Amino acid sequence: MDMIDLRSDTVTWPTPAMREAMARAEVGDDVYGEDPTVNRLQEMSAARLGKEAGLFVPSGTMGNLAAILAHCGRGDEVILGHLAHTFLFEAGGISALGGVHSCQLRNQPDGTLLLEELRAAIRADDPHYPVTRLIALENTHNRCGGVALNASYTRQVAELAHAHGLKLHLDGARLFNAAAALGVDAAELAAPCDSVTFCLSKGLCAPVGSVICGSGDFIQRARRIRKMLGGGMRQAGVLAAAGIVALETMTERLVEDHRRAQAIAAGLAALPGVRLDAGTPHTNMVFLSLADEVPLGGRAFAERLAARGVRVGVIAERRFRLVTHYWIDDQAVAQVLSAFAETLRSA
Ligand code: TLP
Repeated sequence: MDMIDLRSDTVTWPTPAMREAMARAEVGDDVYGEDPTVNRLQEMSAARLGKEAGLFVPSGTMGNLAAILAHCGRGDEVILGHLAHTFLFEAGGISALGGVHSCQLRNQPDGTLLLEELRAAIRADDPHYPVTRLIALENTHNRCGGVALNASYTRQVAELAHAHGLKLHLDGARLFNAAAALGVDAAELAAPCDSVTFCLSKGLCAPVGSVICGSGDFIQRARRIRKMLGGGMRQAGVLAAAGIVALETMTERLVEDHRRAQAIAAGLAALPGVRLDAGTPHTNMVFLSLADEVPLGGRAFAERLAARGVRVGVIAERRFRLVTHYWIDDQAVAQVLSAFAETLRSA
């Protein structure tokens, strides 16, 4: 890449192997279900997560939206965290396009929702109330520092949901990062959930796309909704081909991104002027703030870093998110640390 870009793992370019697979991809009309490469990606994804079926969608946002609309009708309620990506960063699609009502519970710093608060939020059968249909979790949890939710917690939430006739959806945009951090199979984290969306175009480096996985019936409903949302993509095999390379070759290496995030955090911890969040990084995201004594605003600081070849995500006035990914190697880590040191020194 031409810059050291830590704004997100969404900035990743496809690898040479992906570009080659894209050029050679066999294609067909996927709205007719006839694209062999899309079909293969969907089957591989479902098998990888231990689900019956998969559906290729253009983005994580559409994956969560189609999944939630496949679970909930208009006026139904989904319970999710106040820091959930679906609540904060998906343009309010579930309510604007699906008429789905949301009940936000406070995310704990470890990304979880308290079981007793979940239990209390499930509505009684009363005509005054919306009908609670769904609980949605996020793993890894982006705004809670990229922290991974373990299988035992996910299982407890699923048991509670199922005991009340509800479904459990997982926004697993970075599910393979969670699996890598916990040292477990992604299928184990997905097992308790009725549906899971995971992204190919973040740490796995594919240029476009996410996959929703769940039961055959559920995926059939989600397929109709994907069409309604304009996500039926025709010869999408050229995109799915990169997704196949992503699934086959990019999940095992995510531990390297986590190790480099640790190295960045360790280096930054030694610099006066940097306040790392407690516990950061959990996976591939480092969260930090500028200390009060640094006489620069967050934007100005980020501009000076950019002038030194390093882009960071400015997520609040003096707060940053640094995300490691395939295109950040050990040399880039060293450059990031010197860019921070120089910017602080000259501030
Ligand atoms: N997250 C992006 C931004 O939108 C914040 C990022 O840079 O991290 N779920 C989670 C947990 C996500 O982090 C994201 C993207 C999505 C869903 C949406 O995926 P896309 O961008 O493919 O629609």
